[in-house]
Amino acid sequence: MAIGKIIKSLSGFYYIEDHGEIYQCRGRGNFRKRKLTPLVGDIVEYESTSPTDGMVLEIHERENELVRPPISNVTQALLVFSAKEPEFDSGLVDRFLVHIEAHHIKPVLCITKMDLVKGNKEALEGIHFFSERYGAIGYSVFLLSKDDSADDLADLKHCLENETTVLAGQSGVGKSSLLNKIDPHLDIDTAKISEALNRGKHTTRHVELLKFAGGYVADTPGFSSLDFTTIETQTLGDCFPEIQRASEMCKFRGCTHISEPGCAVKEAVASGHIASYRYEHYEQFFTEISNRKKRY
Ligand SMILES: Nc1nc2c(ncn2[C@@H]2O[C@H](COP(=O)(O)OP(=O)(O)OP(=O)(O)O)[C@@H](O)[C@H]2O)c(=O)[nH]1
Ligand SMILES: [Mg+2]
Ligand SMILES: [Zn+2]
Repeated sequence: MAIGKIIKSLSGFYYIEDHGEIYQCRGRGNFRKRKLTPLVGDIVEYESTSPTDGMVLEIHERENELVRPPISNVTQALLVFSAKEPEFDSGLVDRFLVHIEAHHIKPVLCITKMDLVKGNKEALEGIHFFSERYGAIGYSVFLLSKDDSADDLADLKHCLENETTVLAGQSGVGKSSLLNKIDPHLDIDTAKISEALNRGKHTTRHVELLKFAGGYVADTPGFSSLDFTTIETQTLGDCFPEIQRASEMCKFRGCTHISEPGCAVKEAVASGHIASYRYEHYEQFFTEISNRKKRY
């Protein structure tokens, strides 16, 4: 029996890294009955007789786990959006942020393809508006272009050092391209220009942890729909750091910031301390979660 880390999962096989070697394993037969699914990122006990024949025996307790993308034991999530192709959508940004905050994982924002809005004053101002707001909330925001130099990427690389970072975002936003740019040795497949014009093309098809700067980065397939199946209305506010901070001054404990009197969150929205678009998304997600409950 040995201990290693699952770095890739593909077609029913788990690829376990142990002291620099990779072992291809299957999951133990009783995992299904025990409703256990090994995840990329898991520390596991395994046995193997050769690099291509082995079995995962036990999964060690996880620090955290995400369903979308499926991965465990990450220290931060790099949420990747594009300024254009696909179009930037702050509603989607907030949806991803809430999803990651709910798992108590640190989110970092990245907006790619800034070169595509360079000549468009309105679009450019829009991106700057949002990146300033997210910065003010406390998130790190990186704006990236096709022609970035190594210098332009230095801060982002620094942010990835000694961490296990999962990349997440819609298909085609440039997650794999970004990883290739920060480390050309990774040499990951990315969409060809002709394919990129064809919406909904999924180039990356599996989750994989790649060694980078003393830690790992995980490339993942793109996904766009995210619902809040595991989030409750009572904890939604905690997934918006500025709402969580303001809520400490609400008159009522357990204030949901929807219609209670003496709500400090609504006051902060009225005075401009909380961006109104953020509050609107909070309200929208709140309704979505409430409606989900009614259906049960
Ligand atoms: N103009 C421009 N194009 C970019 C940039 N970054 C990526 N692209 C292009 O966007 C397309 C999609 O890039 P990918 O890296 O494959 O996107 P992905 O997020 O990995 O997509 P999936 O693997 O499907 O989830 C490719 O044609 C890239 O060349 C950028 O900064 N500017
Ligand atoms: Mg990809
Ligand atoms: Zn309130």
